[in-house]
Amino acid sequence: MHRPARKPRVLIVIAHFDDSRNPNGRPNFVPQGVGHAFLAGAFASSEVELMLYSEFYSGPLADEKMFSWPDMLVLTGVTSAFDRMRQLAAYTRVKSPKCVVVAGGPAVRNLPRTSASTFDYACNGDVEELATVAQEVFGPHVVADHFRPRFDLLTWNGPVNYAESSRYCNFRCSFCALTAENRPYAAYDLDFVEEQLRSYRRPKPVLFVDNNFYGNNRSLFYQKLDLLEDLVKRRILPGWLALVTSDFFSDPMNLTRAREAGCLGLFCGVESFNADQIKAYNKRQNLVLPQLEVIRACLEAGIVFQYGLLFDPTVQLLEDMEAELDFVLNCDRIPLPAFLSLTIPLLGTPLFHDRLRSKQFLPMAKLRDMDGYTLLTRPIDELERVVPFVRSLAKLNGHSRQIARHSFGFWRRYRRSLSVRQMTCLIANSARLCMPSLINNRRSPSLTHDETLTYITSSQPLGPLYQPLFALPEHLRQNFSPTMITDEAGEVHPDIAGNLTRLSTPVREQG
Ligand code: B12
Ligand code: SF4
Repeated sequence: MHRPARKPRVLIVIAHFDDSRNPNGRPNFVPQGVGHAFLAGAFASSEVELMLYSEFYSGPLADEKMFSWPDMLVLTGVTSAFDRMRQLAAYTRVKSPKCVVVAGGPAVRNLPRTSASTFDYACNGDVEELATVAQEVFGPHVVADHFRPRFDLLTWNGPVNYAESSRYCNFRCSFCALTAENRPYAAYDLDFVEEQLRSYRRPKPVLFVDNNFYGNNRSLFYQKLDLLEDLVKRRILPGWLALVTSDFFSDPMNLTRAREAGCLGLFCGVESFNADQIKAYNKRQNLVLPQLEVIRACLEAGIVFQYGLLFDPTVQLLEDMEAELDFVLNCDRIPLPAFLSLTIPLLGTPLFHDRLRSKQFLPMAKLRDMDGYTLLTRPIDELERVVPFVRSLAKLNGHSRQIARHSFGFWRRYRRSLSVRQMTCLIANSARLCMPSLINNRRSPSLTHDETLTYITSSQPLGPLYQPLFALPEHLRQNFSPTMITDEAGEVHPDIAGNLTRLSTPVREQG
C-alpha cells in the first residue's frame, strides 16, 4: 500500500482527441462528458485532494505541472481517445514516477491486453470499481461511504446541469459500443437520481446523459416522471432533457406525461430515414412508427426533438447519401440534425467484426480515427468522390442558404408549440452546422489544423498531440505511436488480433 505523508492527490481526466484538431476544447458544446465527476464519487472528499480535467471541455492537458501533481491518475474517454490515455500515462510516468495510473472505459474494455501492459490498473468494471482500486492503493479510509457523483467539482458554466438515471441499453444496434460491451440495462434507484438533481447549487435544466432514459420498465419510468414533475413544481428543477430510444414514442401518452413532468427536449438516434439502412443497423425499434410522424408529434407536444444522422459509404451509394442530406435540409417539418456522422465500426461491435471479416478496412486504419469523421472502411463509390461528402458532415458550410431557408420554415411551422428558448436552441444548432467554429472555441486561427485533414484513415495526419511535449525515455515513446487496426496490406494488425479473444464475445439481443 502506498501512503504519502500528505493526503493522496488524485487527478481524473476525460482524455479526448478533437476530430478537427481544435486545440482549445469545446466549452460551449452540449453534451459534455461527466465520467470524471462520477469517478470522483469513489473517494472520501476529506481524505484525498481531487482534481478533475476534461480535455473535451478545456482542450488538451499541456501544463507540465499537472503531470507532477498526482499520486493517482485516473483516465476515461471514448474509444478514439485510447491513444490519448496512453500519452497522458507516459507524461505522468516521467513527471511523477510513483503515480499509479488507472484507466477504464470502452477502449480499455475492448483492448484488455494492450491496456494491462500500459496502465497499472486497466478496469473492466463500472465507475464503482475505482473504489476497489483506491482501497488497494491508498487504504480503506480514502473510499467514500456513499457513492455519489461530484458535480460540485465541475467548474463549468454551461446552459445545463447533468445527471444520469440509468446505465447501458436494452437494445443491440449493430454499430453501438454498448452492443460490443453486452452489459445489461440497469436503471438507478430513484433516491440516487433525486440526490444527483438536488446536489446542484445553481438550478438549471438538467440533461440526462443516459443512453436510454426510457428503459424497459414502464412502471419505473412513470415513477421517474412523477419525481421530476414534483421537483419541477417545487422549483428545484427548471425542466429537463433526455436521450430516449424510439420505442418511447410508441405510446402517445409518454409525450404528454413527459411534457407535464417538465421535459423541454428529447434526443433520439434517428440514424437514417432509409428503412433498409435501419434494418442493417439492427435498429428495428425505429421502424415501429414513421420517423417523420414521431418528430412532428414531439414538436407539437412542445418538446424539442434532436437527433443524429449516420451515413455508411461502405454500403450506401454516394447519390443516396446526398439525396438523404438534401431531403433533411429541405424538409422544414423536422429540425436539422444535431450531428451528422459516418457509421463507425467501433471495436468489438458486430459491424466491426463484419468489416474485418469482409476485409473492408482500409490499410493503416487507426483507432484514433474512430471519431465519426474519418473514413475507416472502403466506400462503394470511388474514394475521391466520397471524400467531399465526408468533409461536409463536419462542416455544412456550402449549404448556408438551404439552412437559412429551413430555419425560417421550421420557425413558422412550430413557433406556437415551442417556446422562444426552445426555438432559439434549435436555430442555434442550425447556425452551428454552417459554422462549427461557433462552438469550437478557436481562439487562435493559426492553431487550426483541419486544413491538412484528408478524412481517410490511411493518410489522415495524426495531429500535433502525437509529438511529445517534452523528452521521454525510449520505452515511453512507444505510447506516442498510434494504435493500428490494420497494417499496410489492410490485414488486422497483430496488436489488435492479440486482443481479439475478448472482442469476439457473442451478443444476445434483448429488445
Ligand atoms: C457526453 C458524451 C459525449 C461527449 C464527451 C464524451 C466523453 N469523452 O466523455 C462528446 C460530445 C465528445 C461525445 C462524442 C462522441 N460520442 Co459520445 N457520448 C456522450 C454520452 C452522452 C455521455 C458520456 C458520459 O459522460 N457518460 C457517463 C459516464 C459515467 O459513463 P461512461 O463514460 O459510459 O463510462 C462507463 C464505463 O465505460 C465505465 N468507465 C468509463 N471510464 C472509466 C474509468 C474507470 C477507471 C472505471 C473504473 C470505469 C470507467 O464506467 C461507466 C459506467 O459506470 C454517452 C452516452 C452515455 N450515457 O454514456 C455517449 C457515448 C459515449 N458517445 C458515443 C459516440 C458514438 C460518440 C461519437 C462517436 C458520436 C459521433 N458519431 O460522432 C463522438 C466521438 C467523438 C470522438 N472524437 O471520437 C457512444 C460510444 C462511443 C465510443 N465508445 O467511442 C456513447 C456510449 C453513446 C452511444 N450509446 O452510442 N460524446
Ligand atoms: S438504442 Fe442502439 S444505438 Fe442507442 S444506445 Fe441502445 S444499442 Fe446503442
